[in-house]
Amino acid sequence: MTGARTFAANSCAWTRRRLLQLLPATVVPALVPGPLRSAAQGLKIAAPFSRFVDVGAQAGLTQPIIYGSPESATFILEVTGCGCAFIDYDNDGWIDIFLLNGRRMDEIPPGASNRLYHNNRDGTFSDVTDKAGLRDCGWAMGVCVGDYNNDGFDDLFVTYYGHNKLYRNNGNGTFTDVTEQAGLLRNQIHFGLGCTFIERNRNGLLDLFVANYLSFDPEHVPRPSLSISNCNAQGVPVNCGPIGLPASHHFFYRNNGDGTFSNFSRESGIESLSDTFAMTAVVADLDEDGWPDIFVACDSTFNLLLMNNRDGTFREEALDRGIAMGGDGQRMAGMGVGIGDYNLKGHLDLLRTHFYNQPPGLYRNDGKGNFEDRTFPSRLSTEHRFIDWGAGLVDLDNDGWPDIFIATGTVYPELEKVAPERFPTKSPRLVFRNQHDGTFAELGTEAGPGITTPHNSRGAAFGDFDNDGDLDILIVNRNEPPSLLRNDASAENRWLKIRLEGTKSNRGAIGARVLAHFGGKVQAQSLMSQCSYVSVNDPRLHFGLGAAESADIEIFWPSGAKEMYQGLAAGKVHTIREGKGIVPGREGDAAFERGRSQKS
Ligand SMILES: [Ca+2]
Ligand SMILES: [Ca+2]
Ligand SMILES: [Ca+2]
Ligand SMILES: [Ca+2]
Repeated sequence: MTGARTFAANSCAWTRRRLLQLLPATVVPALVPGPLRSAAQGLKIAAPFSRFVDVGAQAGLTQPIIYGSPESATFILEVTGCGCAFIDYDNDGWIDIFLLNGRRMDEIPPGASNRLYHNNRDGTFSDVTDKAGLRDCGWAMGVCVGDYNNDGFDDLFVTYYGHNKLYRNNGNGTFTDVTEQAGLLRNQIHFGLGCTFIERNRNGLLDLFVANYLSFDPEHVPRPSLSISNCNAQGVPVNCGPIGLPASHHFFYRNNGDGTFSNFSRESGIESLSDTFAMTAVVADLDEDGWPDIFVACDSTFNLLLMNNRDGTFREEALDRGIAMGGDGQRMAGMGVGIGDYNLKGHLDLLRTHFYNQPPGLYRNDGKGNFEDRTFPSRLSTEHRFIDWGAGLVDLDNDGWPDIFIATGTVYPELEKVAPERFPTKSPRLVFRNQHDGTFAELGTEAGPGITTPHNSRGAAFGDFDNDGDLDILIVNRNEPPSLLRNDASAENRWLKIRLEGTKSNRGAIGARVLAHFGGKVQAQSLMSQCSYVSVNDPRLHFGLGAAESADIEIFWPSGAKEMYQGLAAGKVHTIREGKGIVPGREGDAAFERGRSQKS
């Protein structure tokens, strides 16, 4: 562990509030034409982009996601949640939806609960929360998915302010809360936020990393106040923190292979990490040594990059590897994380979302896990109007080049009353089109009403809910029903999906790195347990291929095995079992074949 991690929280030169104070004076008049930018700036590509339409209500996702008070927030607890997941819990090849939910400080409104929605295969979903045994209401924060017992069914781990929960998927449409019997119940209350399963030591078993945000006790946390420095903004009392509140430490649990976990925080080196307000945790082999690493986005503190030592322990190297802070040396408010290969060099680059007056950060990986801040050269730096949360570095239009999507939303609903133009409670989604030359162009109305319609959003997940060959987007909206943005992509571009089944590796192949070689190009992706903002993507890796009719697929399994599959056809899901080759997929995979014959 590096010894240079400690710092006095209050000495931070760029606190959230300081940035907020600077925003109206230095940024808004010069660079920001208004909160609702309507059309693309400097677009170099003429081909039409995908259009996104919010079909959440017609799909049946009508229950609001309760989270704190809608009009104001007394505590930071009310504004940090929450995440969502695309999960195929019944293995039918149609991706289902799991949405977290919170409560209010003083009450649990009727109907507030985490919810599981089953995909009806016709564009609609049915609420199966009670049937599945997943009804629960509390301060649910983040979710990660992994098949911890290798039975072929993906399981759910949910972080809470309170007690985290492990839900075992029973394989028959129901889940069982096995937190206590798995040895994961802790005595004390913690503010869990990020989490990820990770196969740490090539034994086929998923261990579990849990990031805690901060230490929070509502009895002792200061209230919004004009006289406390971190409890007001724009001359308005607002919720306090994270700066000024005590940080927490994080947990690492070793999977014992018998359905139980052991606390391995000290032995793994995780326990010694302090002074971080940790949010989203992602697993990816960032230095390409064949061993999965963990990146943790942290709010107003240095981020964490936990490199796998191959002996069961990790070393923290964010500072050395150029990803601890912003390019000019300031600590950023790290919220969400996207992992993708924006420049098609075959390496896993990193996108991070931030606070007001901090643009999203784009970090280029040299393939050895060293990062260079490309935020300015990529032209992302012009966008810093909103607080950014869920994010993806994913190919939205299937042209083979990963684009950027970001969900936004304020943590200070009180500010709309004093400055509605600058600090709206609801703000639009952000889409940046990859221009194939290392730059991005921000789109507005041309990306569809699902992008421009404002909400106060948090987690977002990317997946293909209607099995039509493009990435749709599920988004948590605070105190509103969620959004489900249907992607209507041009049928001109080709694509394929890869579903991985580990045998020696963990069954869901969490941590695998996959390269698609197509049309003279190469694109890298990582199969993650959590990403975006404390959310979970469709585990089928989706590669846009542009005009290419096939791709060669190179797989780096978490076990260390490497496999190559040549000439895999576009327009389908390919299910690959480690050491066995291409195997029959799931029932819903046939929908793509039908869709293809209808379109041709
Ligand atoms: Ca399982
Ligand atoms: Ca590694
Ligand atoms: Ca693209
Ligand atoms: Ca779709």
